[in-house]
Amino acid sequence: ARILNVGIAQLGPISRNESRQDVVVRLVALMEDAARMGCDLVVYPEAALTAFFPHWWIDDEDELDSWFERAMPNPAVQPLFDAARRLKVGFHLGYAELAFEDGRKRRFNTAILVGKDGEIIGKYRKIHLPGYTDRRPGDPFQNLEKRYFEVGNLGFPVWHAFGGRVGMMICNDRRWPESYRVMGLQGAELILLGYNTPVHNPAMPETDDLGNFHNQLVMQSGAYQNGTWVVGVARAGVEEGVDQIGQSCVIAPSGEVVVQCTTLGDELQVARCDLDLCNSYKTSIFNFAKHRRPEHYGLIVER
Ligand code: ING
Repeated sequence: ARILNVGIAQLGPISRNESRQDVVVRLVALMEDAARMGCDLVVYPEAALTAFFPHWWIDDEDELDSWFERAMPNPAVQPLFDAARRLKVGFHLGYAELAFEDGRKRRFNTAILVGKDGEIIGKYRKIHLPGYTDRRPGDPFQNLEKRYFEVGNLGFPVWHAFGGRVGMMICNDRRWPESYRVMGLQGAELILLGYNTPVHNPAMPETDDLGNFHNQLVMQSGAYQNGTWVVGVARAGVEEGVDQIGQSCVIAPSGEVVVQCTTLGDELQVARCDLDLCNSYKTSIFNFAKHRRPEHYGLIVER
């Protein structure tokens, strides 16, 4: 058995004027609880350092950039890295990344995996960006991720970490089977993701009552079909007028939900994840080498 004690650190709303420092105090408190409960790893949500600003129209570039991190770690977030090292607890953190690459300013919706020594193991940049680029004044809130972020350019990497094969995705990525399969093909045994999912989808209001169902449907499918653990952590509750689902959860390779949050605030739950439970799925029913027929899948990668 390769047991990993994984803490899901769901966050309640972060207000527009809550400082990074104030948010980091909340994150450290959750990490200290997790350490008391013997966690090896704590998973925070997507864009966990600020309110989810893609819900708002921002036309001033300096204001937009104020929601991004120019370096990671940086002074505001350093206390979280220090706590990780002190408590010997690794973590996953989602944040808005401002980078200068290829001679230009670039913005990504990013997540990092940090080890028990407080060092960054890997980084992922969100590939499936939902929403749109132009303002929709008639909608109760916006989803301007396609405007504020570039499509991630790091692929779907899987790292050897925490005694297993660990990958990351972000929010909307979890709705796309390809995200799980690309990592499954790399032997992923634990996939970490954060999400900001409004209850109301202005484009499809008829699905509003299905938000929690669809949330777990896609993660349970991805876990089972790739013989991997999947950890999904929400930023929940009514944040600046936008009601977001909670239901953070840990899903086993069987597809079963083993742990779930039940509030819409800051909430820690802990799951004992035996990474060896992946083995039987990966060597029998989902033995890719034996059963997959990629010669018939060409359409999947055509544009
Ligand atoms: N948010 C949402 C998500 O994919 C969404 C967008 C909501 C898509 C509801 C479809 C239905 O969970 C992010 N940040 O991707």
